[in-house]
Amino acid sequence: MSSTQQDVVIVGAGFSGMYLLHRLRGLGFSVQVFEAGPDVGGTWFWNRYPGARVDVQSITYSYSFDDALQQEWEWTERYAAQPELMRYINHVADRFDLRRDIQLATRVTAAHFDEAANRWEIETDRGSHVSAQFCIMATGCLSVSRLPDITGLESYQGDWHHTGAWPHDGVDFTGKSVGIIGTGSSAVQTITTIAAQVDQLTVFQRTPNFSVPAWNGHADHELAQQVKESYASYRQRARESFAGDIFDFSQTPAMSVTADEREAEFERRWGLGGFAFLVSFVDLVTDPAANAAAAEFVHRKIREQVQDPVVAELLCPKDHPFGTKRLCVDTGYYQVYNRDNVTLVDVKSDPIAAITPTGLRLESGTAYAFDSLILATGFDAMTGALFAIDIRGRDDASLQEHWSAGPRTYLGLQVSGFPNLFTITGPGSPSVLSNMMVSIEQHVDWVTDCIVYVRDHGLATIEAERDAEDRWVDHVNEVGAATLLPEANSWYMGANVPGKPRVFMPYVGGVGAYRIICDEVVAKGYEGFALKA
Ligand code: FAD
Ligand code: N01
Repeated sequence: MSSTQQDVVIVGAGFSGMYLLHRLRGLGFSVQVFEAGPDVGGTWFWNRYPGARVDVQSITYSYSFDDALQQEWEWTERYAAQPELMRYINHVADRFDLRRDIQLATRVTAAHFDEAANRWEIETDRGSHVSAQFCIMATGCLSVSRLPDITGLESYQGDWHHTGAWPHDGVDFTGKSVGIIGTGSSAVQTITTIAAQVDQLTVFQRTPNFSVPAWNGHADHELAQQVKESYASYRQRARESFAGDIFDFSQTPAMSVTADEREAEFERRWGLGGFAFLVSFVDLVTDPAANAAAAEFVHRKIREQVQDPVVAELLCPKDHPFGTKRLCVDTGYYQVYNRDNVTLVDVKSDPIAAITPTGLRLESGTAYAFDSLILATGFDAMTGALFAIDIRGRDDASLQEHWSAGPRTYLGLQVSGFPNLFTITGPGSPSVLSNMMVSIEQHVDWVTDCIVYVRDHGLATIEAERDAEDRWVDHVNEVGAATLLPEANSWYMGANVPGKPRVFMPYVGGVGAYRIICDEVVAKGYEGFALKA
């Protein structure tokens, strides 16, 4: 067992862990990063399924911390696909010489706070032990894949893959019959991409999701050049915005305009592509009438695109308000169902009873056979990766116990009873409701500035105070409850994992407003945090 001392241990080498390493090392700290995967990249390393790409335009979904990097890098598509994202990630890792402090293929299994020494004792599955003053969980919100709770997977004799742990050499589906379970963002991208390649594709849908067109295409180099000329102010606008992206966020209530005006605006936004549609009006996720108008517009779009009216109806989401689950952003998804080789099966009315050696069987007894099975069944989001580590703070109390009724944080950055431990884009921060690059950079900058403050003031620990945490949790709940978001059985609510507490986990107060709160806390001498020498 190797044993070392570091200033900081970072768990995870996705976008968060990589930027943390770069910043902390530049500030003179000794840093050790552990990454469970055999390479850097996080989400984009693991999610190599066909069609995986971003739903936020790449000129925005990219690092802003280094001007030369953002000036020199050229994106080839509006929405970069996974291989291009991995080229970018590898370029960043090499450009900033990150790899020398990242131990790959090493999973952190435990992090215990030693109260006598004020240090975190970290252990890995490779037998290493590190003692560090600070421990930062950059473990990702969507990094723990979930297999469906369906019996019989082990009996299946074809090949099966989860989208979140896709084989690195790819999978050739040419001429094969394929079944896919799930119709979330991962499934939407996979289905659209493989439909033309496979012999037969059967989609098992339990709940349809709202999807808007991306209108992806080659990058507009003229636009990219314009953005680069004013990248600093462009990035600043994203940081100050609601969702970390450059949209024209309407301030108009949907019902304050005529039906024709509303229709025209929806149509215009639909034409812009992506999340611009979600902010067509200021109140789409707060006013039920506004929400119903948006849902009705999307339903109509689905019916226009899908020839079979029965299939079209099945694809229209009706069990949750529009925008209360992560919107899917697609490139020709609905038209796929006009293909003769694609079949949609409703497994809400007739649930999957079991996976069988040749395919699967529904409760009615109807059986389906296929050569390959794709599980696009999502993630144990936001808390899954943290709970996979035995994290213990003061009095040997575990994070699992502290969060048994749902995650509790102060600002999504720290947890009371866990000094010098930080979470990047943790529950209680805007995180998954935003362009995550903006949220990641904001958290990394805040945390690293905080660690510098602790060092420069000769302090031993910084720790969220219990009452500050309580107040923040109340605020997160209050802001969430003012929207329609908690009405959906979404992974934001923990609803996709049986037994997980139903709590709206991210903070929906907006990226810009949240940043101001975080900065004010610092300006007031880390208000709500206990600083100890
Ligand atoms: P991750 O990229 O998840 O990295 C965390 C890393 O920590 C992983 O590599 C994991 O292996 C490692 N790790 C976890 N636990 C341990 C442990 N115990 N020990 C060691 N290592 C560990 N967001 C957007 O804003 N826009 C998008 O378009 C977008 N598209 C997405 C598409 C997909 C398919 C998915 C799944 C997510 C998408 N996201 C998107 C969210 C995405 O997760 C973030 O944008 C971002 O990549 C997260 O970076 P991260 O470094 O915080 O976490
Ligand atoms: O996962 P999901 P995902 N029987 O949880 C179904 C990001 N992302 O990987 O809704 C039948 O959304 C489940 O059905 P239901 C993005 O933030 C972004 O697709 O529970 N079905 C659902 O349809 C996204 O939100 C992109 O009824 C079962 C699906 O599996 C997040 O990652 C691309 C089932 C899971 O959908 C997660 O997306 C990809 C069962 N037993 C991901 N169990 C971009 O476009 C589960 N399902 C950028």
